[in-house]
Amino acid sequence: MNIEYSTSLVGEGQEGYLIRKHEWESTTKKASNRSWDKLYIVARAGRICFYKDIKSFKSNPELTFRGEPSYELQGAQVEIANDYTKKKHVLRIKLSNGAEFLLQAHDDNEMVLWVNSVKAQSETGTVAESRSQTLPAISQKDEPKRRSFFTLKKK
Ligand code: I3P
Repeated sequence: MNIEYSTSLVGEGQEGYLIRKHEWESTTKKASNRSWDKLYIVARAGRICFYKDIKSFKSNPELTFRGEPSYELQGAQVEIANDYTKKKHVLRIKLSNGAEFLLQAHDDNEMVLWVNSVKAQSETGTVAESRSQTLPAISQKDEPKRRSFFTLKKK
């Protein structure tokens, strides 16, 4: 089964194509580029990354869309964007740094998969991380390793 080109659960995360609109860069600054872009999105290990397509991601996970950083999901709010009525199947992610994205899925089912996956990651970080909380000192040790998966600098 070719799962690469559809939305799929990969490990504890979620990846696939969604159509994205960047609404806010921070709580006070509207995003300058506000158009809808079909992007390959990878949400895993407590972070979310946006790519032009799956090829960019597979060839080099640092090749993000417009060189964007990977974004921390811990503390993010995710919800079905019922108040956004121009498009169907849209979810909203508000990151803890104030950035906000609208993401349009193909259907409600896919939308709910993304909401649940992002919500799980926003609440607990990675599964490994939440497990490590029972083992003091390990979470700190794991941190550089986890970051290095997406070797991008944080903004
Ligand atoms: C944006 C584009 C978006 C639109 C956005 C525009 O223009 O038309 O679709 O958002 O409106 O700025 P451009 O492609 O030239 O960047 P909606 O689809 O939500 O209307 P906005 O700036 O009012 O958010």
